[in-house]
Amino acid sequence: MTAAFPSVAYLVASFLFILSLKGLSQPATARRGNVLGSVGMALAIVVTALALYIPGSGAPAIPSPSTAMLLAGAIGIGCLIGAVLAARVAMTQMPELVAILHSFVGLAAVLVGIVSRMTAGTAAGAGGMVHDLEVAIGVFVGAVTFSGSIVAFLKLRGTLGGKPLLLPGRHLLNLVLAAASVILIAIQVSTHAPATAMTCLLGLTAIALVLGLHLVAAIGGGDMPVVVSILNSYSGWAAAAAGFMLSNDLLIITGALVGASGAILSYIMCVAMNRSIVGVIFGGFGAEAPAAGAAAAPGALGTVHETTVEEAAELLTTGQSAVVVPGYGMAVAQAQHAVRELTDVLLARGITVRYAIHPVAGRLPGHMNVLLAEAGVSYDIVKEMDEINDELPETDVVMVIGANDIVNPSALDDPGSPIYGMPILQVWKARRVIMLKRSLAAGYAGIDNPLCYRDNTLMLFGDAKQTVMKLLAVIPTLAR
Ligand code: TAP
Repeated sequence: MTAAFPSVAYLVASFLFILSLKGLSQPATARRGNVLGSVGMALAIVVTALALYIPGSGAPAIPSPSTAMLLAGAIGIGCLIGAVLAARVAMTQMPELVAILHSFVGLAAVLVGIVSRMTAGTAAGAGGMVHDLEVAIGVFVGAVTFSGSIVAFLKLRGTLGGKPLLLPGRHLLNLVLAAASVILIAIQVSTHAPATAMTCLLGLTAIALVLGLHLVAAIGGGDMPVVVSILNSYSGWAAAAAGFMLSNDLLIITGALVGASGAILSYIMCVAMNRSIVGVIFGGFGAEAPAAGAAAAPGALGTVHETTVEEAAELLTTGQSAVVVPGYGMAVAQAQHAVRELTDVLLARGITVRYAIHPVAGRLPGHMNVLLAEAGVSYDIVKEMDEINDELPETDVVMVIGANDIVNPSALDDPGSPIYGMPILQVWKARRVIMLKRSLAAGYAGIDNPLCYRDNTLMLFGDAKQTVMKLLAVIPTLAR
């Protein structure tokens, strides 16, 4: 093996990561993208470890056998924990898992930074200003990512409430913390005294931890998906900073890929939820405390029109077209296979069936696409919100399965609603809406849904899977 071997292997791994991202952008190619990313990561880990033994490859020193054992043990334990967690996690808990994994990346960047500073401080000749700046930035971004991700994890898990923590003078507090960070970075970079530099770095870490905690605590539960995506981006930049500290090109490239793709995803999600990305980054800038008593009094929104399985089956089979709108409740009920069977039955009867997917349906980006792909739904009939909204007025029946916020008309016509301005699926424009849910309970945003009271909406109460199974039992008894 020559000194050029790691560089070539890193280039291959980088290429695999880029192909992986491209694959992950479409449901049809997502599996392949996942495999390519995994192969790239395996290659990166193996080559980084082997590079330690190649003279001239840039590795600081050949590790002693005990260090090598320690490294192998840490990688082994890490792989085992990751595999067990990923295998056990329910789809609905995926955002929590992603949030906690981001916190690990942030923590790693902080630890690499502190160790890197310690090594530079004791070595003959300090690390240089550029290196010290890399360390400071890596530690700062890493610490914000670490504490912010922990708060996001606890909020998504429900351990912390979803309400934003809006402290008086919170923007001033953020400003003071940011200014103190800049001063500490400046001292850390310019001082020649290792002890002073280390004190500044530890102070910077503490301030950045408070900042991350405060920024995410100030963001409401409704914006948590965007926060997780932004933290994903931060974790990428933290990894890139660690790459600079360690002079590892692959870590720089991988970190930049994660950072940039996370930033793009955050922007797309902000547009989908009509949120200001600047507001989310700066800890709920412009957010107001939610008005008390948001829930309407019973009956204030109108009358609920309840339907039966038999009537719903009749409506579905007598129409020419049907659109299925899946939401979080379909995931909870694990109804996706039954729903796919139902659409197969309708398609076999010559009815045009499509699925309408809202960008933030469920609890994680692409949640519904993953479930539908798992159930074997053809990609051709799965449409994004923008594609299908114009077709809804021509649709005979829209069947809303366990969705709520993403079809809430308040987003369009109630300026006082917390979700006002969020683009939604305008299902009420169809001739009929059949809504499958267990009760009139609110969704994630915690607000009433006037759709349940519209004249053309029929409520079919019950667990989504049980209800679809009942529809499957009744439809074959109906004349074609
Ligand atoms: P939600 O608004 O959360 O509504 C889900 C509905 O499903 C609930 O009203 C619930 O009503 C019903 N449900 C629950 N279990 C059910 C079951 N077993 N059978 C039938 N219905 C059941 O979901 P949505 O419309 O998909 O909207 C997603 C929301 O989550 C948005 O507010 C979004 O901002 C937020 N969010 C999204 C993400 C991403 S990235 N997708 C991440 C975090 C948060 P009942 O209790 O009456 O049955």
